[in-house]
Amino acid sequence: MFIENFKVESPNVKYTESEIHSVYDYQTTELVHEEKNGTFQWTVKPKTVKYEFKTDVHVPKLGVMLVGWGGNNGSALTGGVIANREGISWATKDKVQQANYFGSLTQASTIRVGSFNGEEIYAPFKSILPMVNPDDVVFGGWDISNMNLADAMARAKVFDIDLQMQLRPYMESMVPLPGIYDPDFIAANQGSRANNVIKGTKKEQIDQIIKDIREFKENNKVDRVVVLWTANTERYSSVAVGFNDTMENLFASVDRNEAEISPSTLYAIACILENVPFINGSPQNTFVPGLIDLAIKRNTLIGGDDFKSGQTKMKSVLVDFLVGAGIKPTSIVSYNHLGNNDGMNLSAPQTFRSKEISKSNVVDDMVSSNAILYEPGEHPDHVVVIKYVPYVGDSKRAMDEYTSEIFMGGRNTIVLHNTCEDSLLAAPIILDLVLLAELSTRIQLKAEGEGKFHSFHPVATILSYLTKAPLVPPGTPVVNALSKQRAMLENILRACVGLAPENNMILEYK
Ligand code: NAI
Ligand code: DG6
Repeated sequence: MFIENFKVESPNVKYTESEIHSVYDYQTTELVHEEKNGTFQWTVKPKTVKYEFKTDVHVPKLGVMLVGWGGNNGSALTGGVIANREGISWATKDKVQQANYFGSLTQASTIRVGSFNGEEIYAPFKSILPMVNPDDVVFGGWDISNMNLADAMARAKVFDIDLQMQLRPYMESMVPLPGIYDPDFIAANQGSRANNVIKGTKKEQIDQIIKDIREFKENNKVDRVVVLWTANTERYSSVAVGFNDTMENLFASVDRNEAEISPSTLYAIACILENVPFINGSPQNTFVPGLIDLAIKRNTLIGGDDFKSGQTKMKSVLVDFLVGAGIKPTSIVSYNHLGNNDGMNLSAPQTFRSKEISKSNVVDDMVSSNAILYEPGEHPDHVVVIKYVPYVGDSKRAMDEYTSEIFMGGRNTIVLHNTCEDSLLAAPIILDLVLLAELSTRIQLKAEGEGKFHSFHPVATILSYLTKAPLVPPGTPVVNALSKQRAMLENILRACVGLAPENNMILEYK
């Protein structure tokens, strides 16, 4: 059964006009070990820590500025939100299609809230805490191409033509602001797009982005802005002591106009200086150590990296299932071809390398969770191939072969073939990233013994479900398994309204 919304009634939860306050028992464990005759004796002690959460219930008018606004993802997201807001439907060869938010965790998924008369009761994910309604988001942003969003949507060839014709009047007047362009960081084949660029030194470019954010905020009368990078994948930038390892060194490098600071890092610096959350949807190392240092010192949310949309999402489910079932994946070969501008940019070795890195590390946590299957340091062969095939456009093909060792030396091979419009997978993920980033800035918490409430760590691990290579604070374990990432997010939001984590025990029926 489905219910639209709910309210929690408990001595541990207080709803006021301005906030939801909850007291929450976090049940965890403490591990101790001692050495006896050369072997370690481990003891696991259950432990309960009392937390308090405070969520500001005032939902702001949100502005979202996309870097790469005129790209396939940017135009698909903008058009998709307008279509939902305006209630647009359009004719396809199969049927009349209504606008929807399928693929968005916040807008199109549900959570279990309990059972009633023997039936499971589900409510929308977005009903746990007050969230921005995507229909109310104001979009803007930058692109190194000056094409308006209606033409960009046509160039992308993602939406059906009937839908494009209906969206055109809304999108023609949307023109991206000039972007920071550095041909050294993306493929040379992108040069012909770059007719809309910010001139000047790196410092002047940062200042221009800050000015753009302020003007966007003012002109659109939005309370909060979130910036998200959905521009071309860049190559990795060098990380070096004295260059970008600390906030001070990064600033000094900007002042010296050092060539090796990437455009994505410059946008991120501008955002952090403005206390505007910045999310990286591409795989490059935008968040060099000096930038993370800056975000921590200014307590501004950063999150990334690289949207987890299709092949990797399957991988972070399938390998979790296999390893969790005691089956040993020994070879994972992932191939994909696509023909959109992202594919063209990734056909250069340096940009491909960024993507290869982010796609390759996604099974590490699952492998290292099972030392019964894997020797220390052992890892399945994992190969990632991406080819540019213009004819297929945005319709990406992903093919995967998983070979595993099973009982008594047996072999098990699973082959997957996935065809999907790449941008229609990515657009709802972008929406979730910005909505959840905004929500998480309204949550404060404190553990028992902590004097004051504080926000989450500025490196937003709460967004991990949506990214291939979750950015985590230094020293924090990386979790890639999809079900764990979703459980973490859902359970934190449940804690904010005093609900226990979803444990699926259903003891009342046992
Ligand atoms: P796209 O190539 O269609 O769009 C990128 C846009 O960024 C272009 O319009 C380009 O002119 C602009 N751009 C490039 N450098 C810029 C800069 N420095 N400042 C401002 N604008 C700039 O690519 P698409 O398909 O929209 O993907 C965007 C990014 O998202 C890519 O990096 C891709 O790897 C990443 N991504 C996409 C996924 C998907 O499923 N579509 C999944 C995971 C990541
Ligand atoms: C080629 O792989 C294009 C990429 O931008 C992907 O579409 C994107 O990284 C999505 O990756 P995945 O592995 O989540 O499908």
